[in-house]
Amino acid sequence: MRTIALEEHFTHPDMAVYSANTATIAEPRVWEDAVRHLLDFTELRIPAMDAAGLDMQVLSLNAPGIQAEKDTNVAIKRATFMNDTLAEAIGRNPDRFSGFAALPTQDPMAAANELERAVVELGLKGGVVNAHTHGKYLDDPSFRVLWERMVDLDVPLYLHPANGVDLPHVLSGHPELVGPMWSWGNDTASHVLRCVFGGVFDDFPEAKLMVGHMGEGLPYTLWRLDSRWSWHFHHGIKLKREKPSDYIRHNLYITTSGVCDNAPLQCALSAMGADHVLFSTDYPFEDLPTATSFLRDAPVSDEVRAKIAHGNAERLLKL
Ligand code: GRE
Ligand code: ZN
Repeated sequence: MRTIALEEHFTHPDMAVYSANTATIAEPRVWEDAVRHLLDFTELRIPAMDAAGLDMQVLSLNAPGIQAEKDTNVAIKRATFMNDTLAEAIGRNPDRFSGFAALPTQDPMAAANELERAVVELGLKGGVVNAHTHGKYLDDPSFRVLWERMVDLDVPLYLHPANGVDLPHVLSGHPELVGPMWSWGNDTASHVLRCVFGGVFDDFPEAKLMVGHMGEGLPYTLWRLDSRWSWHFHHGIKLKREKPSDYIRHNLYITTSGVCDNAPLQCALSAMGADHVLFSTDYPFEDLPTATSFLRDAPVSDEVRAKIAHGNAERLLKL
């Protein structure tokens, strides 16, 4: 069974300046080992893919990526360089790698232009954004130019987690809750809901947003979102569609990255439909064979397994 994974990370020595915060999440030796795998495209990665039966990785620059750069001009130059570097790596192994473009969201028009260059000239398949950009989220009106370009190019945006702009008070004194174990998923799910209630998908009904980690909890919440939206005072917020879940089912695609557990998979399939669930591993942060055997052994029909493993990715990314 052809198997394609969509949240697969790499990095470059120039990006080390941004990773100080993320590095503190892990023990130094664990982090060093992750960086060794992130910097490599072939010696460690391809044998690991072969051993796990993974045909293709759709690569993206590791979090926090370009979003962490404070200087807009540096962000634009660096995103261009990273996308060129990624395209070269893909060009050396085009049947094993594909990629999402890093976007200099510090300047939304530059991000739209870089997405277009990366898709049209470099053959990348969409964009990746890591959480906020200095406190700005993708529902900010300034980002409509980026959504518009995505829809024109018919490519998805992968929203990957990173640390929030500040520490939510409820997490104060609990640094162990900050990071991929807990805070990142909450932050990303909230970011998706900002896009829903911020009218992004009313303005761009065909926009395609992707999140990992089995949907960052969202598939579990749909009924309650709808029920409470119909009860709440809406503070003047209006949606064109009746229910919040209409947007999540239509505009959101989720990947299995970093979650190898049948219960949330069944929930995701039931809530989102099999056309909206795609395979991922979250390399190098999760174990590749664990992820591929989870997919192979999941109690789903072979038709659904094929959609998750490759069919949905082939359709959405035109692979
Ligand atoms: C991830 O992408 O899930 C991730 C990182 C960095 C550290 C741990 C982790 O990007 O799980
Ligand atoms: Zn990841």
